[in-house]
Amino acid sequence: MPTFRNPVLPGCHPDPSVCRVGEDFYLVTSSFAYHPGIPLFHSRDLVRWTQLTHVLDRPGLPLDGLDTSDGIWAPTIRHHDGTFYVVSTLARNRRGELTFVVTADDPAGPWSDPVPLEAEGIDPSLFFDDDGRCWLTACRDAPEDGPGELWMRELDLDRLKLVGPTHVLWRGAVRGAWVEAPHLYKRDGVYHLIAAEGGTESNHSVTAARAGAVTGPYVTDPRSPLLTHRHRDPGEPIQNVGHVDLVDTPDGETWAVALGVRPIEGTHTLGREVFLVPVTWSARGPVFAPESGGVRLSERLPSIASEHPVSSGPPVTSELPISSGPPIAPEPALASELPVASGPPVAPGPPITPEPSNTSEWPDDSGTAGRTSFDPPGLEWHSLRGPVGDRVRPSSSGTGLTIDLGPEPLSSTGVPSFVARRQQHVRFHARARIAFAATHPSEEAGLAVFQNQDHHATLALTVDADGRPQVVLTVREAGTSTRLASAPVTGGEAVLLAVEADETGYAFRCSDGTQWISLGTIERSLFSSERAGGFVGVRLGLYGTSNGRPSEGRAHVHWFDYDPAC
Ligand code: 6LW
Repeated sequence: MPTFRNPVLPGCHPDPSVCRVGEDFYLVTSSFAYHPGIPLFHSRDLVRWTQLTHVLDRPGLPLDGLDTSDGIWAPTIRHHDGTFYVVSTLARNRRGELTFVVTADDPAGPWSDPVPLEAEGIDPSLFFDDDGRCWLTACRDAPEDGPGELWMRELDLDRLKLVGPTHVLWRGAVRGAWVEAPHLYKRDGVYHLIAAEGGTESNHSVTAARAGAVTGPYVTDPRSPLLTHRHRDPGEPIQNVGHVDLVDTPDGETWAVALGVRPIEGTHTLGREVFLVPVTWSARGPVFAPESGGVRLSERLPSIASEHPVSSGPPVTSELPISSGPPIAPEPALASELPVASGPPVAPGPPITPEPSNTSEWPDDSGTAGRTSFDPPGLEWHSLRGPVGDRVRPSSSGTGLTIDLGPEPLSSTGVPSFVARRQQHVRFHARARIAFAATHPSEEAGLAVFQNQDHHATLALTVDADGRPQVVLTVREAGTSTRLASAPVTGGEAVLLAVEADETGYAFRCSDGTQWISLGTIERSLFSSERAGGFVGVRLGLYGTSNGRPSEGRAHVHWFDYDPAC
């Protein structure tokens, strides 16, 4: 029997929302402080997704100064009467600041500028009733119960304005338990309000209420939670499941997209990913993952699986592995491991002597597996808090990328000269060939493993206080940067920078053509959401900074590649 593998969208793609037009499915996810915002994907089978565009493809909403996990939260996509609508919220300090709607005739764009809506809170959604009226639902704090309260107002589609009274719909199956992410569906004359509850971590769950009229009164579905993994062993591979959106296939089946995480020994680094869940309907409402029980009887709570059999569901022809791209040849193991210490801010000090690894082979520079072409930059690349503009651009030589050093370091909340893509696999190799001649120790350019402004690691080309070229490995944890190791390299030459990750850590090394040098391994959990806080997963990026000093510095990235190593 054909199967598909969950997650269907690996890496940081939280808060998925999906709609269907004919045979085409469209999905959007949160983008937080990254630009462009709100990636939009297309699929014909709900399993294989291809990114079409970004809904927020140009500057408009102010992201400058934001923590990496603030910004654009929980978009909902809907299609009605020939128009696509996306509603979402700009969040600051973990609170909704501005809810907005954007529209397009074609999901590939162009999308309109954001139109602000007078909507309090976060997680807006749209529901089109049979009479063509459009209702916006969202969540906000409840006056006495704290978080949260689901509310609704009519959206005038001609003026894109909220009109009429606010209807308070529901305060969740458990009051004060962060009811959020409401989506409304009508089935056999009944309005089903499906929400998330328990917070987006280990207590996350799907709960529901229903009503006979769109504005209520809504009554808690006593089966709540309808889907959760909070009862599962914390060692199981999929956790924190919730925040669903439902869609019907042309054949009348229902599927849900949900967010979930894949922790290892209690921490996850990839962020919240998109899982596909089969849904059936009973007289009482939706039943999630019916093959695993589908009833709320202690241990028989439904759960979702990493590998689903597909009966007559999405037309999947064969098992789809999580990884893409050809396998790459095994490489020599790293020679040394350096513990991560929290310590004083970075100061030029005596370098830790790196250990050469046991090969003198010049690393393969000719293959193309996973290699990124930067012309034009692929849709998987993004920057922080706005466009980097000309500071990071395809090189005029026609290959590679030129990075003009910016004053902002990665620890800032500005727009550093930094472009990044998601880490989508626990095990991967990423390599870049970079030429950069620093003229001052404050100038650096290289590879970054980036969780947020206070938790990241850099492997960078720079110079020491005497102007000698070197590669330096630096880790930043809880806002304190520590230089872990350095290795001298030949001046003026391109250098290979590499990071390799597995279930335990991220190992960093470099080569200037003579041999690989290991600079150290950083424990994986340092980059986890559990240690770093917030809502995002790890990015792998290329950057250049002068750390606040005026600089004409410029780095050239010949190529970058990312290969799943599973
Ligand atoms: C999202 C909300 C949430 O808007 O996290 O904890 C927010 N729950 O549903 C960001 O992903």
